[in-house]
Amino acid sequence: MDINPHISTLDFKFLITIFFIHPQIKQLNLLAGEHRRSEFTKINPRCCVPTLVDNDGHNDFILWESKAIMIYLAEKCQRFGHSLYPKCIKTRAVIHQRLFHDASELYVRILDIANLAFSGVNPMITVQHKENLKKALQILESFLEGHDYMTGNSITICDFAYFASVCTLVHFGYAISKFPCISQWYQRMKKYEGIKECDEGAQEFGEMIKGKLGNSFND
Ligand SMILES: N[C@@H](CCC(=O)N[C@@H](CS)C(=O)NCC(=O)O)C(=O)O
Repeated sequence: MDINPHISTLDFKFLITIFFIHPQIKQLNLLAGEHRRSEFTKINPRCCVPTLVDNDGHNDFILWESKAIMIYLAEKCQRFGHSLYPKCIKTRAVIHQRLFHDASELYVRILDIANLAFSGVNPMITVQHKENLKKALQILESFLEGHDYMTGNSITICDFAYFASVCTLVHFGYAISKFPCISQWYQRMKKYEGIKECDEGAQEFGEMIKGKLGNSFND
């Protein structure tokens, strides 16, 4: 199994640890454009990481889109039985809903900040950026009201996906203390395997982003 992770595709780092996978990892230097080389575009025309290449001894099974990879690995590597991705179709529907919310809203808002940071000299976080993030985080806060985890009182793959996003934001300098349920959940998540690796990746990326921005979330 080959995995090409990137610093901000941190949910992957969890999966490697949680599922006891020992993949051959090929790091790509995105800043140097390594993901646009022909050997990579042949396996992933979208040229993005993470990309999974799972060889069953005969054929390569190639999968990209981090949430799709999470689901595939949760099905394939059932270290905890089905607890992280329960079989119940309603529970799965809720998990999918939250994974899609992360992918289409929260992650996009975070990407806006990352793209902003690379967009020029001292680019500024605007009121609109803050408002967009607040709206996405308010949804997470509502998921956690009266619950320990994002889909209820048991941890699922959703929590790992959301942790990667929230952890990235925290290292961008965003104060999640404004959201009491998210803050408590964030601390609760810290006891799980893989958090250290995720946190280190997010910290490294966060330092790079903060160094490029002309202001902070607190200004
Ligand atoms: N929706 C995709 C997004 C993947 C993505 O954008 N990855 C970034 C790094 S975190 C990347 O590969 N960027 C290079 C590019 O888009 O050219 C996923 O969740 O896997």
